[in-house]
Amino acid sequence: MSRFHENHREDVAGRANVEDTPELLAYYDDLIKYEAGALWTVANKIEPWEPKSESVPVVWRYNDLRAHVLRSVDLVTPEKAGRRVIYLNNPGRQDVHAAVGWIYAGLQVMNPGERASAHRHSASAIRFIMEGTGAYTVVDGHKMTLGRNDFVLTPNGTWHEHAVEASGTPCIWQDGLDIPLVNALEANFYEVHPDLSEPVAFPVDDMTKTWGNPGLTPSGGDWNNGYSPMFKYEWEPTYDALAKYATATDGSPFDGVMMEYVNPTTNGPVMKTMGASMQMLRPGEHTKAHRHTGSYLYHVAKGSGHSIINGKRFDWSERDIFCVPSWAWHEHVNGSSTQDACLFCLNDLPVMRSLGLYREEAFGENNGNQPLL
Ligand code: 1HN
Repeated sequence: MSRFHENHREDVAGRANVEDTPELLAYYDDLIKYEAGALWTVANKIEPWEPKSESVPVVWRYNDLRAHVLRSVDLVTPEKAGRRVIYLNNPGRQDVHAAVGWIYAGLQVMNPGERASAHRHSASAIRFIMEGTGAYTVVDGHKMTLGRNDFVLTPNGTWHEHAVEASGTPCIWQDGLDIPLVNALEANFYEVHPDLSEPVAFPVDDMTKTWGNPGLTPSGGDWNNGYSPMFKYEWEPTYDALAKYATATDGSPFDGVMMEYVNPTTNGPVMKTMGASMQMLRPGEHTKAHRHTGSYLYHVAKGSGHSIINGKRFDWSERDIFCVPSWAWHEHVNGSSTQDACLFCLNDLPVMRSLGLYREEAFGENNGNQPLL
């Protein structure tokens, strides 16, 4: 049997449906010798009718993972491990370490007084701060203090290093990187800083203070780097903006009250390959189902509830992380009738949009909600 014979075609008009004869089988075997093959034996495999994600929906529960993340502190030093991170594995993916689609994610823990050396890479990265005090990140000489639910960028090519002040407490944050994508494109470079550290060259938190003022931009401010100069988006102003917006909109039937983190100099996504949003589900809200291309990694910033993904219910509460693979039907439910719930979402929409690959569809049956499987 040649390796091509396993891929039997669906019997569908317009697609290959060639019967195997002894002559054809011999022909396929001959082609293999020359590193070639007949397209009609693999057409449906290499070009599906619609996106078929290899990633499966998963919830990573913080209740399960937190103790194991903290255990690593006693087992390895950041120096020995390079970085003390527990990565999130999507069981559908055998090829790469990805949480969903082409997005990698992990939970990083640092103790007070610890520091990781400065480095840079072609992959872009984000952090979403989960717990602890005293953590900071330095990006190209800009030091940022990190608090709960703050969202931080380390765009591709920028020197970055992380640390926790000696006076702080153990800190845990979510890392998100486009490593699988950049590796798939075979374009990833990694470099350690020659001095292992980059001196702080600006006032602490200057980029957020300069670029993070709603409706106002620094006079004469000049920025044209392909990523947002606002390296840190703090939780309080983000939540305030959502709460305010919620009083002025009915929200989206699919997403509730949702806002995008943007590059203030373009109003576009924060980086070229990854974007992010924060959405508020109002008390009791149950959204309609839809699906779209792109990969989505949700982090429950506030509240609890569940999502129905491809007909299956996934319960979540604060600090849990869950994913929605490309083209999967999904809808969200806030489990509380008195409190709002907030979902942070990291995604690869900038890639989908800039390559003309974004597509979405509303669930047309059952009044817009999926029947549970
Ligand atoms: C990285 O640079 C960080 O800077 C975290 O904290 C996780 C995973 C793979 C490659 C680089 C960081 C990473 C990473």
